[in-house]
Amino acid sequence: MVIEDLNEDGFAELIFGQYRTFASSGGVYNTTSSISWGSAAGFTSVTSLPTYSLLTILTGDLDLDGRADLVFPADNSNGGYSAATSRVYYGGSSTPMYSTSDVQDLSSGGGASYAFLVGDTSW
Ligand SMILES: [Ca+2]
Ligand SMILES: [Ca+2]
Repeated sequence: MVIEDLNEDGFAELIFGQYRTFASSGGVYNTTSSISWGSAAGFTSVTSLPTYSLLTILTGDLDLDGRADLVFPADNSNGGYSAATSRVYYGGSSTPMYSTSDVQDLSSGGGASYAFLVGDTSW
């Protein structure tokens, strides 16, 4: 989980992610992460985002447009480690700030894509 004021309104958001969920056939690595939006009344709205087997959650303004972007590095997916997809959600100016209409998938493989995102070239 990460706590950050993504939309810079003075109220912190809670960003939750999960590595996998359980199913009768075993673990499912295509998961859902969520943002609970902070407000004066508390956490009153949630944005759900499709993600994969999260290793961590990173935030930063990757495209330098002044809005926070979210990076969800993955090491697996339902297709296996070699098909793992790390996902970037770019922050937009409308509500919800994050959606699948402005997303970038990095499908270079789980360990490799995670290493790329954290700057480790030894993988
Ligand atoms: Ca906020
Ligand atoms: Ca941005």
